[in-house]
Amino acid sequence: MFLSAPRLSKVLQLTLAVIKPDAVAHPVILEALHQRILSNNFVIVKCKDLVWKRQDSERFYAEHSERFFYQRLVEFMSSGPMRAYLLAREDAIHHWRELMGPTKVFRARYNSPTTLRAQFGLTDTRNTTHGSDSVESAQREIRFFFPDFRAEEWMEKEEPSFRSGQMHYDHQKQIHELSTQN
Ligand code: DAT
Ligand code: MG
Repeated sequence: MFLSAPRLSKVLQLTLAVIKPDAVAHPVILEALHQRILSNNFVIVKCKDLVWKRQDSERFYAEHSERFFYQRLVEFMSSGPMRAYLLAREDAIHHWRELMGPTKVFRARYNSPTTLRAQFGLTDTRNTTHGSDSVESAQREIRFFFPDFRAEEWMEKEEPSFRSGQMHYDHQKQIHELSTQN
């Protein structure tokens, strides 16, 4: 006889989240954003601080190269340190974009005042966060920031343990790790 129903949960999805230079410039805001990631039940698989060269910026945002804001965007994204997160959660792509809010800060403040961009965004360019918008872009963007990460291997070997909660948050490294069983 089953004493408790088996836990039904959906497979974890991976997404790429970036804290942009406007927010990383302010340690208190960066910490607040980190806490919001944790309190919204994302698993932090990887976390990396980095600075982009202008060419990285141009390559990452190539799809926007014809838009009027492109020069401003690539300049801003290579203007100072940023932080990249590899996050996992059920429907991570959708949930992270929900938490970020609309691209345009004033729209975010008006329509979605509890979102990250509403609360911390400065302008339509300096809008605090980035998030992948589809499974395909998540794959591309994870490769862009974490070229050594093997997503298929992680899904096969680590995802089931993270999903069942066999993990802990390492305060020093600021990521989640699998708990080893002794
Ligand atoms: P998102 O970042 O919400 O996926 P996007 O992919 O359309 O939005 O645009 C990428 C980035 O380009 C966005 O985060 C900030 C900048 N951007 C977009 N639209 C803009 C605008 N109208 N004015 C200034 N910057 C803009
Ligand atoms: Mg986008």
